[in-house]
Amino acid sequence: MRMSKAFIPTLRDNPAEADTVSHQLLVRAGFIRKSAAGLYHYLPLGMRVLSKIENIVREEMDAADCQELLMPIVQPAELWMETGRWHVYGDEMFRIQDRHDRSFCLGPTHEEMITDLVRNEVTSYRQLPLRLYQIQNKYRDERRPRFGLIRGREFVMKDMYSFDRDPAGLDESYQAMYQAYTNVFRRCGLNCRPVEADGGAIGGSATHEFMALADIGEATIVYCDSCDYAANVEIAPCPKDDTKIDAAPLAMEKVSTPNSKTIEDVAAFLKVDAKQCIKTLFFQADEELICVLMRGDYEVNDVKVQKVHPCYTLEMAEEEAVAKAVGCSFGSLGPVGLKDIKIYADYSVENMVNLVCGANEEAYHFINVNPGRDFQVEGYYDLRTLNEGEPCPKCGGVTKYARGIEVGQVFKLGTKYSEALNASYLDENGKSNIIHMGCYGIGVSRTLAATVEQNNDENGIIWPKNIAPYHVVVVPISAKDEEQMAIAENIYKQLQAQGLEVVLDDRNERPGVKFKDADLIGYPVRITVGKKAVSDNIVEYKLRTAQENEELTVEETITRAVAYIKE
Ligand code: 9G3
Repeated sequence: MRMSKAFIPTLRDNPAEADTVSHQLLVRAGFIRKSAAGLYHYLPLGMRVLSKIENIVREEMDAADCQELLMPIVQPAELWMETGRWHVYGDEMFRIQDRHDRSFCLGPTHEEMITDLVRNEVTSYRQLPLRLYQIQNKYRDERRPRFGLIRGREFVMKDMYSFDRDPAGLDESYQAMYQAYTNVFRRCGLNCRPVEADGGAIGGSATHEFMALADIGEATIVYCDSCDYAANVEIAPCPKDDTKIDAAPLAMEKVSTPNSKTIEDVAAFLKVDAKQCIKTLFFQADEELICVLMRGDYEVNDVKVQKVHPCYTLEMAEEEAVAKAVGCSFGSLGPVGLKDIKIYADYSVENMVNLVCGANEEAYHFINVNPGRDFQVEGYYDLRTLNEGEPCPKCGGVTKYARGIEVGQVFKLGTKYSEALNASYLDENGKSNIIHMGCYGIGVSRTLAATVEQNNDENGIIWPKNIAPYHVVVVPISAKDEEQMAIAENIYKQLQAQGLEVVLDDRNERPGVKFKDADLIGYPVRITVGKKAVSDNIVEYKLRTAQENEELTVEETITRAVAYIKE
């Protein structure tokens, strides 16, 4: 590729809308351009990287006995109604009507579609196990698209679906994918680790998320520095604090607490520790208002609440909804005297004695409140978020937090979709059995961005060799100098002859501009051809990952570049 002909619109400055380093660099280096919120063009360099990641995914899927197919992006609403999910996803689903006014959606995922295909085609145990995948655009109308390709409204996903006779078969598929994902991310040069995760609304039991470690990651990972435990903090179990407080329960008393809204205010005003106060939270669980109690110094974990009170949508309740139901605003809420509202309490509340909580009256609190005596709950559960430093749920070691970008996830679906859509097979005895399914996603475009998030410096992107848009850039110092150009052309041609992907920067630009672009775009190898090449057959060889460059003969440079890229 000659730079004089290439469509690689690099920019000097950071684009205003870029909100993370990978987004800035992919735009500045001419890999992507935004069309609208969460919608991007992949320019030629971006397309080359995307294709390389896709091909690594294909190789690993095919090696794990998967077969590639391509399903429609436009999905009939009827299938989503059959599984009961048409009304589950609200604004996040892109819905459209065809000319006959029939309803469709732009595929956010393909469980319904693939299960419909399989229920019509698979009838015998001889056809199982079956692992089918596609690599295709997905559509999800994110409320807040951000971080460029990391959270877009249209993105490239590899989604694989496994169909097995029984749970044992599903385990095999799951393990095969777990290993395949480890291979994919290693080959892409991504520092990624699997963590135990929450099966979420799609049900099923086990699931793991593959997290690319990065500070801008939206997921919080809890991991242990003494064992291999790692989990999304949403599901990390918290230790029960069984220390019995040996204080005698005192008579409950209502006290005036002016200007005390937060736990900190109340604790300070009443001169007690936050641990002695109850945090009373209200959630809107679908149409129902529910109450969750937490010790004042802990944080509630929505995912754990949703497990205890299954519902489609769970959000913090609006203040006016609570005021209407309870009779006072945030800051004086408490469990005592609540009517017709389910109350779930975290374990930390269970053996609290003489605690403080809101009196459900503006600017009043109760002191000496005792669970069981002064209020009842549905039950005590693990509803809080594990704090960094608390004991590891697996070995008791010290836990640490990390941030991650979810680039892959593997789910055991079990029979959730095969039952809903009646996908079954006849076994050796002619008996009909429900198929056991798994689903497995890789965010291909998200992996591209996550790789940049992890591989960059002040000069630009540092592409891992396997997914770099080109392997080598040859930079002649002066495009006007015919002898330099001849040597540069020769190197360009010899490297291509040996199977490398090479860019020749033949532009009539100052060397500084060429070097800045080479570093910004992030080619793994840069070969510079200057006066010394003409006089002494010496050129400069520099790896994007190295600080210094080396002076080598043309022949040595070619040998080194080929060896480096092919190793
Ligand atoms: C929807 C919308 C958004 C969604 C879903 C459905 C996430 C939805 C979960 C999955 C599970 C797996 C196969 C590949 C790997 C992930 N967001 N999920 O089902 F209608 Cl709008 O997609 N699917």
